[in-house]
Amino acid sequence: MKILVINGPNLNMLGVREPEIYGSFTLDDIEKELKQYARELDFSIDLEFFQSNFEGEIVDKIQNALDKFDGIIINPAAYTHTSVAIADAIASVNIKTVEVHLSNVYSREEFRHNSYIAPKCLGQVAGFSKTGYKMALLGLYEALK
Ligand code: CA2
Repeated sequence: MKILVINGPNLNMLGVREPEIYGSFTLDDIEKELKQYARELDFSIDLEFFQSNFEGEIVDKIQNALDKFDGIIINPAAYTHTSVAIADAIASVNIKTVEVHLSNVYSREEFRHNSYIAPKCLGQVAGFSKTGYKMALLGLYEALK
């Protein structure tokens, strides 16, 4: 089972800036923890990680996932609230996708309450910090196996 994990703009700054909002762990810590969790769930889970600050690169990555990946976990970061292009890309490939947010976007500013991505997804996890990625993987795994 091949799962693509996409992280959007500025998430490469995790652990470097604003630890009071997003925590002091890095994107690398999330990747290591998720790989370990995947092994505990099922040895046949194969994870690939991708981070980009560019909307078009994320669209390209989703399009190229067609026929290569069984599922996608995505934290679209700020593009959650702006990107019709990423939402359309997810809908076009028809790969089961779960949206993740580190923070509880619904307890933050109003503009973070809308997601263009969530309606194209199997589900959404928000507010559980880096554990949210494991929750997303479990949900996706149960839906795909
Ligand atoms: O809570 C989340 O995971 C978000 O996707 C994070 C985005 C934000 O725009 C979304 O509304 C919710 C922001 C990611 C920025 O990450 C940084 C990490 C460290 C320092 C600065 C930014």
